[in-house]
Amino acid sequence: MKKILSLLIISAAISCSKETPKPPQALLPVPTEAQLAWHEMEMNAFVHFTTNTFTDKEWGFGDESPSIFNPTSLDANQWVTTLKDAGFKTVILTCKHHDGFCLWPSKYTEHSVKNSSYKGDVVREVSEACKKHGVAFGIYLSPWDRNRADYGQPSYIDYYRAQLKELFLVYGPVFEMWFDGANGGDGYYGGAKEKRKIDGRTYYNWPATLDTVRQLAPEVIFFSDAGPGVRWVGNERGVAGETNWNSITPDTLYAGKGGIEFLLNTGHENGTHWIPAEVDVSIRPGWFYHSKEDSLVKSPEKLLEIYLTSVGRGSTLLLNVPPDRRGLIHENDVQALKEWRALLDREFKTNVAKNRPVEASSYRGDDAAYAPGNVTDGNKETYWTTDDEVTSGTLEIGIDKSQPIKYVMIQEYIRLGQRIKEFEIDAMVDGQWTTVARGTTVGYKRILPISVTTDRIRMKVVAAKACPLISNVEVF
Ligand code: FUL
Repeated sequence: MKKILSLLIISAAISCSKETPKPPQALLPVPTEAQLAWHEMEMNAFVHFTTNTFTDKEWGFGDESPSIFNPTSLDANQWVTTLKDAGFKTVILTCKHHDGFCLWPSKYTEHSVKNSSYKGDVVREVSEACKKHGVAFGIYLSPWDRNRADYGQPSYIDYYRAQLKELFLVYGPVFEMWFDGANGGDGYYGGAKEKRKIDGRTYYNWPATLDTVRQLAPEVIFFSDAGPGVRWVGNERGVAGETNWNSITPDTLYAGKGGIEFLLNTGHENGTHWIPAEVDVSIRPGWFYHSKEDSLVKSPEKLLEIYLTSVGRGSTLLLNVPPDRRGLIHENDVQALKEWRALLDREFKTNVAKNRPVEASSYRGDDAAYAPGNVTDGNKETYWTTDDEVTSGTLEIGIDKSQPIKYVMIQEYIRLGQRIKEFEIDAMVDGQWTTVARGTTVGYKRILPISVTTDRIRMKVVAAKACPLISNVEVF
């Protein structure tokens, strides 16, 4: 009896002493907290509005009289509630587009709403509507200014920075700051009406300009062709690369540099910095409202396709919805957004993998902390992972009963870096595993459209840069 007791004590001591293995080391680069928050937003809205709305142009020359800016029934609450109901988490407003007209009564120029027929302050109205409805606010301030006489000279940079400060101080907090890469060319330039070419790499002295903003808003996410917060995706069609690394080496990039679209689209597996791609695209052919495009608003089905090639490829969607001359989001756009929201809700209604048991080829230290069930527990902070030296493996999820499946959604635990390079989705069909989808990167979120009837799904990590970490798998 004594012997049995001491054996029991020894075995209890051994099992108690089995420590949970340490989490894998971060695989650099990794996102900042602000970048993680940006990933989690998934869908942000862009709002293009200026004198172009009243001249039917896409790029104002800079000689437009402020008096033509005259929205008759502007309602920023209508914009923000329409966008929020569709699922957008941020509204980024073109406070000044290339034509130089300012949507707020800037104390540094007369070319603004203060000399328009509309005497209000659009930036104030939008930023306050955002606060009221719990939507984050973002600023677009075009570096290129076709109105300013001194564009191209050092004094313009002082003006540009002063306006940035003005906007951040008066209308903050600002979640994202959007620096457009379009630069230089012809313009009004205070009456000179000529072509001006600037060196996009040196003229704006970006490091100092960013520092000006950082002093006021340390957490702000900077968008530009090359980041440093988030990068351009390389096209305006709504399509992120099927291979989409969140990392890129920014040294060789700068806003406005051409010929790098493919690199921006796919990122780089061994990039030195975490600079994920943002997918900007308009709900209409143009970025600004034109009545002739009322019948060309993207359909809910087209918007679903864009959702799948942006959010579904690990990026954030930035969808532009331009207000019309009344200062309202047009009925056709409102309708398309509503139907798209309903379609998304239908497509992703029931996650049949939720809380379902999962089996894995192996898991880290055979420890419950890293068990395969973490991918279906609905908790984004728990994940399945393997021992350090294991860079492939499978996860098998049994679903309730055989049924038609349209999507598999996978999320990597990106807090510790992006790792997966190649994967497969298999389904059990007639007692055999059949590959129904193949992919390369996963990242924050990957959605694979598939078409199969099954009661068992398997995700196979074929190759990864280091032991894979998967926080979530959903099946619809
Ligand atoms: C481009 C601009 O030239 C377009 O007018 C628009 O603002 C788009 C989002 O970025 O570079």
